[in-house]
Amino acid sequence: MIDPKDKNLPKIDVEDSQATEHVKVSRRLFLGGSAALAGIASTLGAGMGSSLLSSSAHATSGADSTVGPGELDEYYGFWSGGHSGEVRVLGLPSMRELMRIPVFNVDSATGWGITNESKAVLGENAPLNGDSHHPHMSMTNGSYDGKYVFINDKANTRVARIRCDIMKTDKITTIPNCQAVHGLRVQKVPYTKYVFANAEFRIPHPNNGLNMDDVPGYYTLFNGVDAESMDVAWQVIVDGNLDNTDADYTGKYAFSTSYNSEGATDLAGSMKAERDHLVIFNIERIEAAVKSGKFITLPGSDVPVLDGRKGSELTRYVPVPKNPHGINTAPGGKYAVANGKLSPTVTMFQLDKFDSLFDDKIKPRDTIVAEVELGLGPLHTAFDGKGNAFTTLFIDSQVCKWNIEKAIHAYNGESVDYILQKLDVHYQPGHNHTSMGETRDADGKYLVSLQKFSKDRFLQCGPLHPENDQLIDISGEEMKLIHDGPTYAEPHDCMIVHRSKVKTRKLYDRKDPTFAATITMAKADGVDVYTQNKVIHDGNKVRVYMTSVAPVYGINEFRVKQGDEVTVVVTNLDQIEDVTHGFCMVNHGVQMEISPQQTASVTFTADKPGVQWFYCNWFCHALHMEMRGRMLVEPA
Ligand code: CUK
Ligand code: CUA
Ligand code: CA
Repeated sequence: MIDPKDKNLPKIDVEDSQATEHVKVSRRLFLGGSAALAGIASTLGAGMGSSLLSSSAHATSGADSTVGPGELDEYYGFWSGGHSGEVRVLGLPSMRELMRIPVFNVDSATGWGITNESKAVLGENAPLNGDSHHPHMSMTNGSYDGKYVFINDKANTRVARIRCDIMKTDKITTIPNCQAVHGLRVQKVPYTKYVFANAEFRIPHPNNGLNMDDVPGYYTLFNGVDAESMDVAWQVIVDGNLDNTDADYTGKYAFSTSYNSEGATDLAGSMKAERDHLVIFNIERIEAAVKSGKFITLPGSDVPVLDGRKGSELTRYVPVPKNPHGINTAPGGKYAVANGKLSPTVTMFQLDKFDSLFDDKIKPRDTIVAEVELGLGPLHTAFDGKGNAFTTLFIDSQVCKWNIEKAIHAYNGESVDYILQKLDVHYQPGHNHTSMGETRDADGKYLVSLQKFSKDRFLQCGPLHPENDQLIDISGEEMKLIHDGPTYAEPHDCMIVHRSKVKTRKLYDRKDPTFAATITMAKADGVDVYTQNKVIHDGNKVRVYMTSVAPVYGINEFRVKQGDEVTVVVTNLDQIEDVTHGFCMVNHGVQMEISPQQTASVTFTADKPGVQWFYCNWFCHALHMEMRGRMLVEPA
């Protein structure tokens, strides 16, 4: 454990002139609790101060992140947008931001959250915020298949799916009976049948306000979401809470860390136990239990709920040191690593021992082949596919490169140095990820380390700082920092996919399901959106069907009555890649994207009498400014 008197530990920077009183107070609050925690607590605070002090230039000789103008990146990176609610697509190694995919947020540029098609995905009365942490691509046989990217929403307990062919969100599922979906990973083998999603917070059941003080009776759920239908296939009740999750390379097991085995409702309480646990889920047994009807349902949903608390045949609980955070399976499929957070260690599991564990032939801790010390605040681990692991050390502000087999030898008492290198990162890393590193095809070329603080690395932009995503070349013996990339709130996680795995469309397919309902509506109105421009008056509802071909809309003006509910449907007939049009009705809070061959629609009330101009807001032509028209609103 951490010895607070260790002279090598950085000093607490109490007089940090940059820290406001509020920061100091809240930091202490965070660190408070029991005296036993003081050591960890003070080093957490100190780490932050000392990193600031020790910031220095780092040599970046050799490797290069430059991708010349007009040249394409080798990898797609999918970044979570944290509490911005979106997902971002970056190119690597340039770290250029290529695209933003709105998911759990409202996006003015594309009209996500404004158009009828996006509202159909989000649901009526959808929350307008989100907190996305873990983007992970669907897999077949343990490697990315380029089909979907799934992402959690901790803020509103949802899981979303992004279609990689158009890079748009096409399904969002709200997980019933629980609060705050955090950890999310996919089944890797034989294919992504399930998306595994951890509900983090324990709640009373039923959560109706009548049993709020029965804290021991609270529980939370591990969820299997069907990747195709996006229905929740089953839920498993667990002891403790759930943090992060991952899956193995046989398809048999998924496993989740718990930092609150104590079942506490406050910070000090959740740090009491020296060990929390990893809970292992037996997918075959879960499926069999569902099939044989051995489940209950909870009020408000008909999802099968299974009891996976201690003693269940569906789960096993392995004690691991204090408040573990990340859990990461190594590409070979042999090991998984739980990261200690409040313990300076990582715990390594040998996955082929899980069968014996479930058959009660060995004890839970017998699945552990090493528990080795790396440094302060290990949060997440990535792999190069060559037997090495890279663990972020939050408090030390470092990435630690270590060798898996050597760590096992050291754990068995041999005197070998399993730590190969520690590289300073700036500052306080959370997740990290290697190129193709969560698949069988880990290629050991790049590591991205996602820092929570950028402090002095960029020009100041007011009190709010960007995060700092650093690109590290791991192809040689030594890790080399090659790029600093500021990002907006807040990449918790990312994944790096070789570009050969992703095939995107240049134009929309006219049969795309994302706007099929709109085409059906047009047909019911007797309108062929590809050849006709038409205004349908249906009581106080007006449907305006128009085409767009740069630089004109098929309709230059239309007439409605004040108070009418107007639906504008625009179909972009342009066949030229990249010629996206927009539709914005001035002073009505309405705008949207219509990409080539796409149909999009938006509904609003024409509540203002007189001339109301609409215009195209995606630059599409030399005469883009002229692409406009009038809605003529007769006063009521
Ligand atoms: S979490 Cu944020 S640093 Cu939500 Cu995977 Cu670890
Ligand atoms: Cu069409 Cu700008
Ligand atoms: Ca704990």
